[in-house]
This record gives sequence, structure tokens and C-alpha cells, in this order.
Amino acid sequence: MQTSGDTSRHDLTARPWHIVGAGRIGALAAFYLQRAGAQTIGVRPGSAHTRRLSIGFDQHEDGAGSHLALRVIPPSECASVSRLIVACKTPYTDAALARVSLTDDATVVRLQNGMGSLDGRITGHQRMIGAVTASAVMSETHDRLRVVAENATIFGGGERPAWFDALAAHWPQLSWARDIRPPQWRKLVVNAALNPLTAIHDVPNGALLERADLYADMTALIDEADTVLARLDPAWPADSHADVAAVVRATAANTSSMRADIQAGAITEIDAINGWLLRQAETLDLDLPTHRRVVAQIRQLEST
Ligand code: KPL
Repeated sequence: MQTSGDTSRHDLTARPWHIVGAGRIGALAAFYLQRAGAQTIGVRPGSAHTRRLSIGFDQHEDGAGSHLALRVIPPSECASVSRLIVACKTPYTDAALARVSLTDDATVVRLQNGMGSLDGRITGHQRMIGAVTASAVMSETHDRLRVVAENATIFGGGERPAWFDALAAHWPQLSWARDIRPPQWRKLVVNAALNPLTAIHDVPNGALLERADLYADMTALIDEADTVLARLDPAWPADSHADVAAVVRATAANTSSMRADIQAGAITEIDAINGWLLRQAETLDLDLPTHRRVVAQIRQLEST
């Protein structure tokens, strides 16, 4: 007799999972999928050859080392993809997905910062699942990652798919939310308030609570974001200050991803974070002067 656990595992393992952007978080997703018995294939935008990634994982809780072996193929070889995790940085999404051919019933999990990078891409019977993670993975060397914080990860949007329970049994702190917008927006406000300021001033996250000028800008960014989100959804609590301060304290010594991008001379995710808020504000006829200013400053830094 088949149990619901068997059905869930069958649904998870019946078709391969493609992961676009096998960076740190993509590799973590591949690692948990493999632990759950699924076949995983990495997709590397911009590459023309197949290669084999071999990544060591140091897990912080018990110091135990684990290993991920992943075949990584170019997007041009991705025909008939029916399970896709999009974990690349948001500015590379269009280029990465341009040559990936999805089936009509494909499920796409968006495991990225910000909002909006897959808008208009999911059609007909395809399904998009939103995902937000607070887990943190650091690169120790090019083939060794350290899971520095195994925190909550939320997938969601509508009914829980059959495969979800089989994955959650192997992915610590993975849960399902019928409405994924509140967790996505909470992360969005944190990223919108923290990331540009730390990048512009080249400071670790904790500086935002220590320097009066940065604290004032952070407060303005939160207030403006809350104003937009409360207009989009009247149920939005409209006061994210405590949420943001808690993340700043918990990550005080960290370099935000946007600061790291600017330091590395890479394009940032500003367009999917503060840029998304500005686009929403425009449709609502709202002005967000502080977001406008930091977006312009980040664009300036990106172009120098
Ligand atoms: O998600 C982050 C990021 O850097 O993108 C935070 C939470 C701000 C941690 O640095």
C-alpha cells in the first residue's frame, strides 16, 4: 500500500531538478534535494561546456563535512525542464533563462532576493513557487562552502505540492506558506534598508545602528517601503523597524551581498529590491525620495 510519504517522495524524485545559478544558495538547494533522493542538474548561464562541480559542505551545527557532486550544463542543453530552481542573482535572470526550455506544466521555484525577476515568464499551466531563505552560506575556497547559519526557509504560494513534504524531511527548517508575499516582503524591506546603505558607505551591517546619519537613512527607507506595501496590501503591518533592527543586530559583522557586489565590481540586485519598490510606488503615484537617491547612488557605483 502506498503511503502519502511514498507519493511525496515519488513526486520529488520522478523528474530531475534543474538549478539555475549553482552559487552558494543554489548549491545548498541542490545539496538538500540530493539528500532527499532527487536527481539534480546545475545550469550555468554563459557557459558552453558541461563540467562537474564537487563541493565540500561544512555544516555549522555539528562541524560534520558533507559533499555535493553536481553536473553543471549550459542553458542551451536544457530542453524539457519541468522542475526548475532559479537561484542566480536577479540581474542575470533573463540571460540565464532565455535558452532554458520549460515544459507546459513546469514548476519554477524562485529562490532569489528582491521581487519581480520572473514576472511574465510563467505561463498557462506552469506554476511559480516563491521562496525566501534566511540561511547563510559562505565560500571558504572555490570548492568548499560553509553553511554558517541554517535558518528558516519558506516556500509558498497556494496549495502545497505533493513533493514538498519529501523535501522538507531533508531540508532543515523548510516550511510552506500558502501566502508567500508577507515573508517575501519582510525580506525585501530588510534588503532595501540594509543593502544599498552598506554598499554606498562600504560598512558592515552593524554600522547602520551605530552611525546617526546611516540610521536616519535606514529609518527613511523603511518608512517609505512600509508606505508602499501598506497601499498594496492593507493587511501589511506597516511598521518593519523592529524586524530590520533584529537582522542588523544578528548580522552586525557581516558584509551585505550588495556591498560584496560593489567591492567585486559586479552588478547588484538593486533593480529587484529598491527598484521594484520604486516601480510599485509609481503605479500608486507615491514618491520615495530616499529609495530614489540610493538607487541612483548604487547605479553610479556600478558604472565606475
Ligand atoms: O540578505 C542579506 C544580504 O546581504 O543580502 C542580509 C540579510 C542583509 C545579510 O547581510
